[in-house]
Amino acid sequence: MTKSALQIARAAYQPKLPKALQGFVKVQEGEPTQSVADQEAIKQLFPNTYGMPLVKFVEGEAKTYAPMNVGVILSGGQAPGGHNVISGLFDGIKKLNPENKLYGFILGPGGLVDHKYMELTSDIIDEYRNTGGFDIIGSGRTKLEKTEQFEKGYEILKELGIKALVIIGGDDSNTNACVLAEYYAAKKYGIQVIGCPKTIDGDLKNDMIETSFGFDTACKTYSEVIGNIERDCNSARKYWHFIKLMGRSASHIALECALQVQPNVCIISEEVEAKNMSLDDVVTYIAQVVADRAADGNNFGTVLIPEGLIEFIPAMKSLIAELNDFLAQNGDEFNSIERTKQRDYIIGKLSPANSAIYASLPEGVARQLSLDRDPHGNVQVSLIETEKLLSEMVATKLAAWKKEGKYVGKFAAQHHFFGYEGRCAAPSNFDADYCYSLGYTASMLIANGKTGYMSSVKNTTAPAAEWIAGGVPITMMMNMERRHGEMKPVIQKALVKLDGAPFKEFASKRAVWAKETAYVYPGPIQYFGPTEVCDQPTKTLQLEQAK
Ligand code: FBP
Repeated sequence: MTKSALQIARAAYQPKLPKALQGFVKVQEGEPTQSVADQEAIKQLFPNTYGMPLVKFVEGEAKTYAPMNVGVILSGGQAPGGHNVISGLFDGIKKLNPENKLYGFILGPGGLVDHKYMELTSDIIDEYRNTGGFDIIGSGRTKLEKTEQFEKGYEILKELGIKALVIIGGDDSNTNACVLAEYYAAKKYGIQVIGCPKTIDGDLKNDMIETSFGFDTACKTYSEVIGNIERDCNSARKYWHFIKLMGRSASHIALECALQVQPNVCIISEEVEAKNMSLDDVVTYIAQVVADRAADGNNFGTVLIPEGLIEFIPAMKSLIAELNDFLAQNGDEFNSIERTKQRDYIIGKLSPANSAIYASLPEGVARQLSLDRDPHGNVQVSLIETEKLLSEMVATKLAAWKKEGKYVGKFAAQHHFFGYEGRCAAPSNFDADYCYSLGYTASMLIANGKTGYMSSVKNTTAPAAEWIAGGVPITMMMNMERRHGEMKPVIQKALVKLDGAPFKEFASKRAVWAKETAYVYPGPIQYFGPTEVCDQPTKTLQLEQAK
């Protein structure tokens, strides 16, 4: 495999570990824990893994450990640093006993069920240290939730003599890891299950888990490119750039990027929902910023839009729900209608409020809402080009204002979507160290007989040596939520808190950023050089921890 010069130099980087993990380790247990909500229901569902204590690792004495085999799975969307979680886990179990073996299940949880695996030897691990991507074993989105899957998994784990399984995933995958841990504990199969917090979306975090890995690198990668666009925009002074940013649901990525690049506009979905804003309210807000800048002679700007926006606009949510039901019942009739008449057909069938919203949507978006369904019959909102939808609607509004004499200026838009560009970037120093520490911590949780825990590394705005490694019982992060019509135990998804420090900081500055051209150009992630350039945590973490 041909490697880039950076890849070769970066392979030699030794990720930093918290001081307590650098030598021999012992475990310190805290008080029993409770779930964040619905304690009785969660306790009943997880009788074997509920109420376990928080644990922390501190320096300890030398100890010998019997040999063991460990399995690892990468689950869901890629996030920078996954390879370092695996290399930290590998180094951790080898330190416990050099005879220990690590097996990787191929292409996600499906590999466990289908018995597709490979042994991860030191030659393989060394090829992937400090690299982006999940290609060492691949990832997948198969949900581990059925008893048959758990039993199929048990067959191969038993055959390979695997004592513990590490699942690297987001909130859903870790929820499933917890269900699996409970199942194996109830069956007394002697297999531990440990989770690791992954997702660029940044929505797997709480009082115990400060951040999910990959968020740091992904946001820095997007911010670099947005900064470049801002500079281009401020050079030509003729375009408004509408930039959609990944993050299926929560707006953490958009907010972090806004804090890094100071755009003219950034929409935060959680605020739109809380203020019960309509699509027209969002459009009016953006158009007003465009008009105000035009009044100053500035016919250019940047707008950040979170990927999940549409689902947070209460009126759109209601329209989509009615469309789902309507098309599920009348799909055949709808499909038999001539394409050019389908829009009017739907307008005539929906309730008056939803019909009016549907009629106000640009043709392309209206089509997408009525056509593209996923296998469950839902609109695939992520396919909706929100950046184009908003810019088209802003253009229409500005044209109307122009006629009324309320706006004088030129409006030309460019569109971008940044998502996949950031998910496999080479991990920043933060993610390289954080991930390696999470993987190493997982090995210590296994060595100490823990199951149903998530690997945790705290105090992450301090230098890595001062980080605190430990484990959080996954049940502690759970509550009951309605999913597919049933109440299920799930890890609470962390949305942007409107009373949190990152949003408050953004809200206090956005009026100035809207009017002035206050762009910041972060430049590319630096791996070597001065610490203030290479080792900054995200603005979100710094503000949350007030540093
Ligand atoms: P995870 O929650 O699995 O980490 O994935 C996050 C994400 O990158 C979202 O930001 C995005 O909406 C989605 O995955 C895209 O999924 P896919 O990779 O299947 O296209």
